[in-house]
Amino acid sequence: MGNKVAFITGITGQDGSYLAEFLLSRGYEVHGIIRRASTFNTGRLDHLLFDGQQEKESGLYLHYGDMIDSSNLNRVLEEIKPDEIYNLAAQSHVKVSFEVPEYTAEVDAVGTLRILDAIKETGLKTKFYQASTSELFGKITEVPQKETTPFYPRSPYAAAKLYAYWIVVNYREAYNLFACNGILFNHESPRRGENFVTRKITRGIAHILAKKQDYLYLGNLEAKRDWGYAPEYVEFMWKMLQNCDVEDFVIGTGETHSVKEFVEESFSYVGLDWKKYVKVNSRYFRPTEVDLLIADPSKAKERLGWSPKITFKELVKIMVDADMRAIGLEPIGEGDEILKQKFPDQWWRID
Ligand code: NAP
Ligand code: F7E
Repeated sequence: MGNKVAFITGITGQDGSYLAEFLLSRGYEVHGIIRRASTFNTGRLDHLLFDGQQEKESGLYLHYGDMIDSSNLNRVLEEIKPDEIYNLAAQSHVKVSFEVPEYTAEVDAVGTLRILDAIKETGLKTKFYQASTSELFGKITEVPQKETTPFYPRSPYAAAKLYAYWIVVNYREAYNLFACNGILFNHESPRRGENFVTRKITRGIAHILAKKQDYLYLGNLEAKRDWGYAPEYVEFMWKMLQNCDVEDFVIGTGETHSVKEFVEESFSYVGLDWKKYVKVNSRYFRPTEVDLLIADPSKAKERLGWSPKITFKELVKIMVDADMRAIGLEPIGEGDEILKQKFPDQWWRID
């Protein structure tokens, strides 16, 4: 039997790039779609594609495509006949979704339907992972949140992901597809997009230290999130597709912290008093906020043996170190040490 073939939408994003590395390390042939852009958008994958000036023979293949164009999705699926599909592509920013609600629905909701329907119509024998989200719980009705907690979306993003969640369940039940939802709580890393709050904070600190920025402007400091480390979460996506049963899982750390706590922890790591640098600006507030998220990941622990290694305080150190290095400063170094100790064989975890 040849190598397994995986297809990743959203391969250029935080999770897509870690997942591509993980699957390549397990011998997969990995395909992904990228959008045509006026500037290169493969920065998170370049180390896999190029060795200095030379193209690498890495087992990674990129195709132009878009979630709003079913013709390319059908063509790529027909051509590569993947064993596993990971649907990670999304307009993933909650605040931005209030500004582009229709586009968010096209990509995040209808885009998911487009792939599922291509699988159904072609009769492709494949397994399908859907990037569902803790944002589905929104205005929470239960603490902590688990697989059976009712959904109450609070943004166009969450509403689009709610459709995607249910269309996965429906195609599974109606057409017997191996299709499942990973309901993942927030997960972060040095590859996190720069306009999500954790990365905005750690990058802001590096810029303040390098005297490139005087202040950090943030929105609601009281919101609480369950923040984990992204590489550990993408491994779980793969585990879900190796599971004998087709079922949905919640993934998170089971701890919650406010944005203010993230700020305090990261500024104190570099010896700065956050109150001198952080200013609140109303432009970063959302019309409807999700106040508190905290996962109950016991099903994932019991059934698939999943438990996260990286704690909240460690995540902060890993991200601050990486952003200091990215701007040319000597990192404090505790974050790098944590990664070396906890993942000694996995070079790719250090960005
Ligand atoms: P991300 O960094 O924002 O990456 C999103 C990916 O989707 C990028 O590759 C982006 O391409 C691609 N994309 C956006 N619009 C597209 C379109 N119209 N057609 C094709 N590709 C498109 O997101 P992430 O943090 O890695 O998250 C991965 C997935 O998990 C997303 O579906 C997100 O909603 C979901 N999720 C994330 C979290 C989290 O905490 N990170 C938690 C739960 C669920 P470009 O690079 O060209 O923009
Ligand atoms: O906001 C508050 C903001 O944008 C977290 C996505 O990956 O995780 C992510 O969605 C909290 C919110 O992530 C700023 O109001 C304060 O309460 O980092 P975020 P998110 O909205 O939780 C879920 C699970 C996903 O599925 C999404 O795809 O932080 N906040 N000040 C701020 N947020 C931002 N972005 N910028 C600020 O200045």
